[in-house]
Amino acid sequence: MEFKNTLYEKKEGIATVIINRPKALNALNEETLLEISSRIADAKQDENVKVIIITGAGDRAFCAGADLNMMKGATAYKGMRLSQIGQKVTREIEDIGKPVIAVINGYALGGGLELAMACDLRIAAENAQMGQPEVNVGLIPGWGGTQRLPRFVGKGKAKEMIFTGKRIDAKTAEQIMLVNLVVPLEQLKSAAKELAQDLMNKPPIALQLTKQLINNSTETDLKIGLTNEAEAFGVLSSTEDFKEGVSAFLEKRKPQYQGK
Ligand code: DAK
Repeated sequence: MEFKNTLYEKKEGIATVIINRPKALNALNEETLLEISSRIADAKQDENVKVIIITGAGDRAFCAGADLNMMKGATAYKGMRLSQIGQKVTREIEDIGKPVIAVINGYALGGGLELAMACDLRIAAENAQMGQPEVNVGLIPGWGGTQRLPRFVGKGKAKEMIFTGKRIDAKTAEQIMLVNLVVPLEQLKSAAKELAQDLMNKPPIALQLTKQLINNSTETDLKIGLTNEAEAFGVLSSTEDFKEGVSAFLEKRKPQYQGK
């Protein structure tokens, strides 16, 4: 595959996917979505990759949504296909089994916010603005926004954001728990690195199972969810990492987890 619209870097266990169309505020066309999908697939299979970061090139946008130039020649079939490709990528991020951090360096609008919501954690720069502006062009969010946004902020706030298409700033996004952390733009990269490094030192299987359990918690009833939790707890009790964690605690040293 030829990569024209994304950059990809793997360093010290952290894979960083950068949407690289800054002149279009990193808007997503079909090719870019397929490139992200391919980067995610690589990060999934690479045992050295422990944490994934997704961000946008430049300092104006994480991603301004679907590329509106694709509207030329739009048909019902093309619209459905575009929606399905975006939904596939967001599901791949949720299913990767490793923590994924969205580093929101500016606008996260439409499909950009939907991409960020599929990630596990979101760090935003103070200049970031988020929203689902699809209504302004006669559409609805098509990459999971009508489903994931209410799960973050509740039905009322989600309807307000999607009905009005208005943008919210980073501080408001933090208050409604849409983002985990807001930092000045110049500190964004270092804050993201610090968080990624913190996660790198955690036991990978515990993180993987936590991600799976929490993602599934909104799909299952409490009884089944608790059964799944107990089973995962049992699996973790038999890992080398659990032994290492307890030994390190008793020996008053830092644990070295192997993901075994
Ligand atoms: N797509 C393509 N180009 C975009 C873009 C986008 N979503 N957002 C920004 N750009 C481009 C602008 O056209 C402009 O390009 P040049 O004129 O310089 O060549 C450049 O990025 C800088 O943007 P602005 O000049 O507008 O910058 P401002 O600071 O004034 O405004 C903004 C920034 C983010 C507030 C504004 O650009 C904006 O409102 N952007 C659109 C946000 C949006 O509505 N996102 C998409 C939601 S709709 C389908 C195809 C597509 C879709 C559905 C179906 N089919 C194939 C059927 C689309 C669905 C959506 O996601």
